[in-house]
Amino acid sequence: MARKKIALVGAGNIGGTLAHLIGLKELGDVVLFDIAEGVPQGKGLDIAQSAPIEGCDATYAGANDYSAIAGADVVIVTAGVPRKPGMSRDDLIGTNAKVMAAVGEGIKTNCPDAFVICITNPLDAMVWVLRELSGLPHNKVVGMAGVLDSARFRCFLAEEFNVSVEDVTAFVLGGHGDTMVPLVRYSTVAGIPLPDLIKMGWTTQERLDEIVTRTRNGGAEIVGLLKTGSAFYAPAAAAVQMAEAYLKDKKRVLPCAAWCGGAFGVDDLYVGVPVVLGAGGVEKVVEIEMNADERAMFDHSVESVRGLVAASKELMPK
Ligand code: A3D
Repeated sequence: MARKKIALVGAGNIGGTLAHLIGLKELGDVVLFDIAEGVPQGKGLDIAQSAPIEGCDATYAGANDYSAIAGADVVIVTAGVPRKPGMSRDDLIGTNAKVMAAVGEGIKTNCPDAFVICITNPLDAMVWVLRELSGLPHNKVVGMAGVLDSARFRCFLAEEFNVSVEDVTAFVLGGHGDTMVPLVRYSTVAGIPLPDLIKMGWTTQERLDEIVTRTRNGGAEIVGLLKTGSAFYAPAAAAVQMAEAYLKDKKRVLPCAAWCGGAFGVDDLYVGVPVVLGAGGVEKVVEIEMNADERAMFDHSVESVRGLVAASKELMPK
């Protein structure tokens, strides 16, 4: 069986890390595409030279022309600009909406059968633009945010409880912004919900509230420390997990920015919800029950995504 082809549109910090991880996991051959001349070629060559050491068989090509992504099975999009200290994700919309329009056209022309994962911010609006311009079915285009936000929550919880990160599950839903919704009731240590762990004396409501706030600000905390860009190791790992679920038909249940199609009362937007990811792309939206407080937070988040999509529509080529 021939190797799968994975196209990375954007060969910056996340793009390079994606290429490295995809090679290490032998998920397929990699094509790095970027408008910056030499950058995708240079990163491809560098990673290719690590392959004999790691014992991984894959090819790594770099390109500045969309024809290089022809026939890709998976496309992961990070093209655009990241934020700098003091910026919100939403401040990126003016630049990144136009970039997504161009990328969408490139996908439509060259690899209309691909499974597409968008990472570019502001995420929920950019995945909407990418879907519109690529014309792909909604179930074949998703956004990566929930896996990352949930991983941040899991990381902080594992630290708090001094247990393995593997035994902490967590759910963060809604838009990928300040309004994201970490769902405490659905987050567990080995199946024990967080509210029960408070009763058991493992933590307090105050500590949990602090962790929820730190999760919501997880991206900004890293931007503040790096000063020159945003997080890239964990975002790349999160997108690779999603790509692997598709390529290996794993049917993982993961929070992704998915087309809701009426689920959760949302019919016209991409927003972070739990989904089953397998060979069919988004095979199912898992419509969990929310209590009144959770629902209010989710609805608030959905409204903020709706505003960003409206702003993106204004920026689309007419
Ligand atoms: P960076 O290292 O700047 O890489 C972006 C790359 O895109 C650069 O190499 C650019 O040359 C390239 N580029 C710009 N315009 C185009 C274009 N029209 N076509 C092709 N390539 C282009 O950024 P990064 O890799 O750190 O981040 C990429 C994006 O991911 C940013 O928008 C971030 O805000 C976003 N991001 C999202 C998350 C989520 O959880 C959703 C997390 C972290 C970063």
